[in-house]
Amino acid sequence: MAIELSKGSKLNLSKKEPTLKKVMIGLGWEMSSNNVMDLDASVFMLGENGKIPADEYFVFYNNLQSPDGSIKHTGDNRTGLGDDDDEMILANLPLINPIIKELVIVVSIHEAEARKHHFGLLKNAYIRLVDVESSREVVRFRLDENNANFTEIEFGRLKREEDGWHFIASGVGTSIGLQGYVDKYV
Ligand SMILES: [Ca+2]
Ligand SMILES: [Ca+2]
Repeated sequence: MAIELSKGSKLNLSKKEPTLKKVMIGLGWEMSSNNVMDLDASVFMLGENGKIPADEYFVFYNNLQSPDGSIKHTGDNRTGLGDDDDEMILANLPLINPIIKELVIVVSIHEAEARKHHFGLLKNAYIRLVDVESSREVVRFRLDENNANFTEIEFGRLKREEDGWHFIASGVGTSIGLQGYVDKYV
């Protein structure tokens, strides 16, 4: 059973998940009306200094793979139509370049400001992290009216520790656009 995070809750799963190797980040959504909304899942791969070492270590809809081949985005979904995960990012953690110390996982709404979109317009929307080897859902975060003021969520971070990669859930909402994250990490 996955742990569900509510707004603002923090959960350190590192003691429970010390051996993550392959993980899938799944993003699924439906609109509560006939409009379409374009959600995007992205990963920032940060070095020791908290910045990406090169532009290609920002994996998103326009850069589907990291230079080390460890992170693969399966492609942009612009509507969310259909069940299950609409957008996916696969991470093979042992392949990650040793200079990378942390992954920041973000979900954002494309052109949210221009389209007046926010998470409150969604239904059955979530971002989740699955341990691929056990097929177990480690954590799921719901994107709903509780996040209505926000247009992005920092879902969580994978941190490199001496004994492997640990997932730390964040669930922090922002309204700075995906560009705001780029400005922070580039
Ligand atoms: Ca998308
Ligand atoms: Ca969907």
